[in-house]
Amino acid sequence: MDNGRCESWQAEQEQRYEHEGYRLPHTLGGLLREWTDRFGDAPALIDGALRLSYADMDRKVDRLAAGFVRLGLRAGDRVLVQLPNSAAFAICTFALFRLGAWPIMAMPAHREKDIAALCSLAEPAAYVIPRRFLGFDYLSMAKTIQKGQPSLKHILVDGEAGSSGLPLEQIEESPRDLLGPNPSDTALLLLSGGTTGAPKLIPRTHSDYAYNAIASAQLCGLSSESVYLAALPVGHNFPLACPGILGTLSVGGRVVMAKTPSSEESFALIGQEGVTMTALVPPLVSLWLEARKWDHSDLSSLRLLQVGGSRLAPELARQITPALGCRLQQVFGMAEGLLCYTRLDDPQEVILNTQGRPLCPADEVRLVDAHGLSVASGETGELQVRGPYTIRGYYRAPEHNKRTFTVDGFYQSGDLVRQTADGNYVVEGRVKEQINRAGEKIAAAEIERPLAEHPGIESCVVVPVPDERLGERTCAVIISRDRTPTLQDLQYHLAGQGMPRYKQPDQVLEVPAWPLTTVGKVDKQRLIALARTAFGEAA
Ligand code: J2J
Repeated sequence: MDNGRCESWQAEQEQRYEHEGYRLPHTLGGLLREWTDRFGDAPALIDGALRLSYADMDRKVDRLAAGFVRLGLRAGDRVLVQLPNSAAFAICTFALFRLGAWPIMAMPAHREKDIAALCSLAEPAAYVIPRRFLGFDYLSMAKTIQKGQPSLKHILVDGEAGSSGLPLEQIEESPRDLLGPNPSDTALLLLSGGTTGAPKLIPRTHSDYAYNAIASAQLCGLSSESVYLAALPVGHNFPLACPGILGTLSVGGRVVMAKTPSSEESFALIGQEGVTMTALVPPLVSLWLEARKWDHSDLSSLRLLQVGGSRLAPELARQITPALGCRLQQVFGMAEGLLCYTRLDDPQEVILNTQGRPLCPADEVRLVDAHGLSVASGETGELQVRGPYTIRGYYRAPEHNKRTFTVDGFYQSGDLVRQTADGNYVVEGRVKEQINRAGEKIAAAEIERPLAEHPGIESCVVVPVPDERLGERTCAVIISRDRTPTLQDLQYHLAGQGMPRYKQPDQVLEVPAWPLTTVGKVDKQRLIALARTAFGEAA
């Protein structure tokens, strides 16, 4: 076990999960074969003009898995996957599942600093990228990164690769028999938003992730008639498996890949492909609703919109059904495991005002105060969770695991949550030092450390500030040396270190000295209040 502690409760839990049917005896690669046996010629993936049936997909997955073996990849090897929403993403991921190698789900928005940190942590043998996407040259970034990463033997490119990468298509070869992984083996590594400066990877097993996707598909009422639009970046847990791509394929539905979640692209795809369901983060809901005022595309096929990742304001929630003509489902999820959903037949008030309740009857949720004691019913506390698809430790992070998991195996989410009288949960805030910017989680420490190296900065603290459009924006509060750096100075400094734009501060606030709490720590609440006053709620 990753956090180095193996207690007797664990064996008991395992038995219970096994007994109650939450330990599915499947691997994700094996499941694709089963789905192909059932749904063979039905369309599985649509990516622009490319349309692949289950049988096409299965064949391509076999051929790519064989190519990976030829390159020397083995079960347990890590492979960094940074592909945009595409058929190539799905094929590559399933080929790795089939082989038992572990995809690390990087986001297209990640830049050199993030990717290099992931490589140092996980030592991937290969890195899969598009040649270019949205104007960014991934191949030249990959080549730079490879120089500092001895583990990284192969750069595999979806598309034209030039002389320095290997095109994915070229490595496909005749299928071969593979031993393959076991259901209880790690299947993939998801990225955690994290609360420290270093990245954290979340190991999910074949069995737990299969349960996650299949049970979610059932809860959402998916069927072979379902058409899922993958609009959010597909390396994220939400569009990947909640129920997302995996859940849709598990029932014989079809997945439509959108390159971006823009209303323009998504509305067109919904009309063309008869999309029945999709998932968004709240800031995108705002953009879609805004666009809907003048864009009268045919969205009549859309039945369900899932919204999660950050707080959905009830006023926004209320506009969804009238404007888009579909039902709303709120999702409070985390890549670490626990998924809470409002149910399709919940009363409207529950759907609009709560984030639902756990997917699995064996999910154990407790809400605790600062001393770790359960709060009274109806009170707000930090959510801790243990269950059949919630991890018991991050990958290669023994020290962090000791702090993040309780001795009896509960994950301490850092979310402040309240339970309503009818058993639903409402997210009220968080204790973790993180910014939730348009659903993207950024650890404050991740920005503070490189920022403190700026020559104009004496010391700095990064805080979230409420923002109408993004949910939260990032404010760097600084004590400067002689010359106060501008926001542009700081953004330039961070971009120079390979930090993507979305992680860079949106504003900067100078203070003469740190306000302190009674125990002498920097008073972050006071800084948040100062930043709010300085910039206004929706600057
Ligand atoms: C408030 N905060 C929320 C919500 C997540 C489905 C949906 C989302 C994620 C996700 C996911 C929230 N209201 N409805 O993996 O499968 C915040 C909490 C949580 C953190 C997890 C899924 N839904 N959050 O967002 O791993 O703070 O997963 O702990 O990216 O997002 O972030 P992440």
